Amino acid sequence: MSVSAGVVGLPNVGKSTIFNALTKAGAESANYPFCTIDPNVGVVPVPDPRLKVIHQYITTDTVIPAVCEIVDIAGLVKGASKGEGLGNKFLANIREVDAILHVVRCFDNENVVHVEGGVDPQRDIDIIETELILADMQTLEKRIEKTRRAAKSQDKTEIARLAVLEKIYDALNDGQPARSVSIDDNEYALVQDSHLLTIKPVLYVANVSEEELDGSSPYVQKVRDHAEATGSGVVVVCGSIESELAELEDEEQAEMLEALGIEEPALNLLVRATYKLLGLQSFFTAGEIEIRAWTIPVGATAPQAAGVIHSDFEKHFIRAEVFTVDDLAQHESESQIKAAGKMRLEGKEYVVTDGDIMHFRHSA
Ligand SMILES: Nc1nc2c(ncn2[C@@H]2O[C@H](COP(=O)(O)OP(=O)(O)O)[C@@H](O)[C@H]2O)c(=O)[nH]1
Ligand SMILES: [Mg+2]
Repeated sequence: MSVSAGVVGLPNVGKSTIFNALTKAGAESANYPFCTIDPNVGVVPVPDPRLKVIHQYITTDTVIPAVCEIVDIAGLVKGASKGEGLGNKFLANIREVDAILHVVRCFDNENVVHVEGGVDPQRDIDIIETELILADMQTLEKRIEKTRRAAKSQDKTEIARLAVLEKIYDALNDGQPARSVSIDDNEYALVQDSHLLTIKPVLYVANVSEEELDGSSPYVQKVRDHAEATGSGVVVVCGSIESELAELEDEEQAEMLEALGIEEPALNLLVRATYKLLGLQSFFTAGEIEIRAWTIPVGATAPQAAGVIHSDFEKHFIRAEVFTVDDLAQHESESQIKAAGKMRLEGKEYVVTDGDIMHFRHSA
């Protein structure tokens, strides 16, 4: 399953700094080949405290986290929708990702030029959003014209499609992103192939200065206000501190975190939030060979989860034995979980819950 989030924003806001810190932190993990597919595409482990809890009760040398794919997208400038700068490449790259991490500069630094002259988070957000909205309007204008012709034959699907396309177009024309339009799953299916940029979920990443890690600066407040008004989340990071943290070995990193008065790197929060933004969750397998987090979309059934491990397990699925991290913490071993009657047997219809620990029975 290859879903990915793209790091988007104006030039010099800290996109590459954050991207590099994310991929560097990944490369330090011993047990997994966190390869870089391409200089701009990173496979990043998802820090999950539950793995550590499981490891307290199950002995193994190998703990493998889930991963998520993050793409560093070239900086966008005003006029991108008209092909300015790297405009077309930028838009094509965004089209390929499933969610957007919108980095907003919230740090003052006279040594780092701001393309628009000074720090102003709301203006910066508006520049990016406007370019994406304009690009989507161009896409929809063509699509609406085509659909109108197709709808002339009274084709029900095309008539329904036209209505959704026009509803979205009106919102864009009002300066609102497509994701602000409430459409149901059926309507979404009708417009999915237009690959709209502003329909993708967004998480704002406020890149703050070293002195403002607590996220209380007026700049960050601007980002929060905008995010709240548009139904998105915000994660506060300091790119420069995160890139230092990512370079350190565990022990030194722990010391630096303590000195900063924070529990874990802000990037951990960012990756977890990204995973969620992508509609992903994890289930675990745990045994002597390895403890491992596997990625499934929210809503996946037990056979689909088994299929992530091996397609034959899905085909020949019989049932799953399921328990939770809390069960393990309480009863301390699988046999005691069974003895307490807490081991659940689940069938084909079972919808996996985030954090389930699972064994699959199959006839493969
Ligand atoms: N002071 C400060 N500088 C930063 C921070 N994040 C990035 N920078 C600097 O801003 C400049 C541009 O960063 P870069 O990541 O290349 O920006 P991009 O163009 O958005 O990819 C570099 O000189 C970084 O060192 C930060 O959190 N604080
Ligand atoms: Mg860059």
